[in-house]
Amino acid sequence: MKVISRAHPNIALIKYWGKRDPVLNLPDTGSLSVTVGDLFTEVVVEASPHNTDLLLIEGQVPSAAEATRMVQLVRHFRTLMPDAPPLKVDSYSNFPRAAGLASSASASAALSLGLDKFLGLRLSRQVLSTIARQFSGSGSRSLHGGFVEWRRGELPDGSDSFAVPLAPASFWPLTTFVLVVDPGPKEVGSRDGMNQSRATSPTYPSFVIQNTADLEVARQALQDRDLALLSTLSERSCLGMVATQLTSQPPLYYWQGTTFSLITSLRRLRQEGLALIFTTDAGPNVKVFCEAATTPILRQKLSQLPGVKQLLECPVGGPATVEMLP
Ligand code: 2P0
Repeated sequence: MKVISRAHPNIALIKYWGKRDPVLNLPDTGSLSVTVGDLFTEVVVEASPHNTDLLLIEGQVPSAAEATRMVQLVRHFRTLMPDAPPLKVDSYSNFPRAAGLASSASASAALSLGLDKFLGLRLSRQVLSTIARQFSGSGSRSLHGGFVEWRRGELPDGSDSFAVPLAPASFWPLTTFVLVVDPGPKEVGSRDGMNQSRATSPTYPSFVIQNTADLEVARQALQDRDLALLSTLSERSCLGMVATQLTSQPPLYYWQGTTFSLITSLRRLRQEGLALIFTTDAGPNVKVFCEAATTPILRQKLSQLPGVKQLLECPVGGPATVEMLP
């Protein structure tokens, strides 16, 4: 028997940046994301041929650092089912690392769903989202498809900090473009970066206040399919996060010169009447969203912008899936 699960990565319009509890991975603010279709992480869970767990990434034994979250997640499921047999887990992502899309989100969601199915636990997506959250905050959002909110929650045990679907992919068929500026690895990962921002940036408290208020408005803007308002809110959330990055001590320079010039071009296109949303994450790459009618013209404009090393184009993705094979 073998279980195959798949989850998409996601991109936040209202950002998660900073934890109120680093052990349980509880955020200071809620966040809102778009699921990125076509791209996915696939996880295969089966019985281990050995008497110990065998955890692989693309068929290879990963480095200890790469395997940490996977090991912790499998260990978590063992606490739920102590007599679980030794497991073989293999994880594969179909998207380039260069895209700057965290595969940790899609991997933790797919792995949570796959382990649940293999072990026959039948946990709800809500509970699986709290589990995935503990190993990658944004992973909580990748259990669902379409447009997703990860609720901040209030409880100290984190049981109310999970993601909920706000609208399915079919509700608003946006196109996501990923503009790859620099395919290299970042100097500081998002986990360390957000901890550093929270601990040292003087603008961090105002980011939390504004982001919390903007999430309320963004939820309604989504229901209204109000792209212009969502664009304003998304820009503010992104820039609020970047402000905390730049004012951290030491500063976190995730943006590069090309990032800034691309954003200048995008703002110009927007002023010329092209309705679009842009955002960045903990890196120099730029992500852009638009409606179907705008997609052909925007694709043409984006492909002409200097400094774009690769241009990915994806639809909004569906929820994580799982199947059991005999
Ligand atoms: C987000 N990011 O909302 C934000 C914006 C990056 C920038 O969630 O420490 O891998 O495992 O909870 O989820 C990426 O960070 O961090 C992220 P941990 P995660 O998408």
